[in-house]
Amino acid sequence: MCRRVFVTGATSGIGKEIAISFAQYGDNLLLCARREEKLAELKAELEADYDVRVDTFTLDVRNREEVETKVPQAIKAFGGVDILVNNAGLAQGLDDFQDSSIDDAVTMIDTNVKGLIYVARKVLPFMMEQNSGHIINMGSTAGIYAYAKGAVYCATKAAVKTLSDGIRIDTIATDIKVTTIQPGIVETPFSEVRFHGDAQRAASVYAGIDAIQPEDVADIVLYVSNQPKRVQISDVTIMANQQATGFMVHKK
Ligand code: NDP
Ligand code: 8X3
Repeated sequence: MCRRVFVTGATSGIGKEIAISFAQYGDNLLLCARREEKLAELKAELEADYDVRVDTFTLDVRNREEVETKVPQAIKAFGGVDILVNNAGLAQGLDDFQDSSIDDAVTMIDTNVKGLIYVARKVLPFMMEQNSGHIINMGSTAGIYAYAKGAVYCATKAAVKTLSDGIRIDTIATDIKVTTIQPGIVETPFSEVRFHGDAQRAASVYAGIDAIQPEDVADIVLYVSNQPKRVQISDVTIMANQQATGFMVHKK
């Protein structure tokens, strides 16, 4: 059966591969992010390759008013929602906490925590109304294991895990499922964003590691979404084979 899947942060990396995986599976997609031209490119690519409907809209998840206006409008125009993948997120900076930028901290908290809450809060009424749905939140191994110079990013991802658990508790009387996906090191533009565009420093993060690829995470998200009604996968943690904990990697 064709599902209605809403993915935030679909213009790059993991979110983009998740959109492609669901399209390959035959699901209709509602996609958002800030970059309009990237959304348009992805929509054209998916509609050319697969027989699915793809709706897109620009959204900055940090902007509460924008989320509260645009998300319900987009869902209504799309015809409802069965699955929300709350993927939009980022890291900014890699510095000892005492030297770290407060602006970077605010951006991470506004995006990864407040943005996720704004979106989930606007999607849930549709799921409550139909007594079904699946919220898949993108956490991280960073939310389980704090690592040096990443205190705020790690804290935001710990918050994602806690929010998922709390939403699962509060919606227990419904058939809604909630899952946290916790990937380790995935090779995407994530590090380039973290280092404010320093591509060389970003490449060094993945040097000597056979990092997880975004399509590996997308496969797992699809698997999680394809369980029978009675099965709810609460959490999935995915490490690179050369990774032991959050940032504890063995480089070759
Ligand atoms: P990318 O930088 O490749 O993708 C991030 C996506 O989030 C982009 O589509 C970006 O779109 C979107 N985004 C960022 N800020 C906003 C915003 N304010 N409003 C709306 N969309 C936004 O990184 P990844 O694919 O790696 O990251 C995706 C998620 O996975 C994040 O939550 C990240 O924390 C998490 N993660 C990443 C890991 C990794 O190692 N790469 C591991 C574990 C988790 P646009 O710029 O167009 O708005
Ligand atoms: C992103 C993975 O290890 O760079 O969440 O923090 S890591």
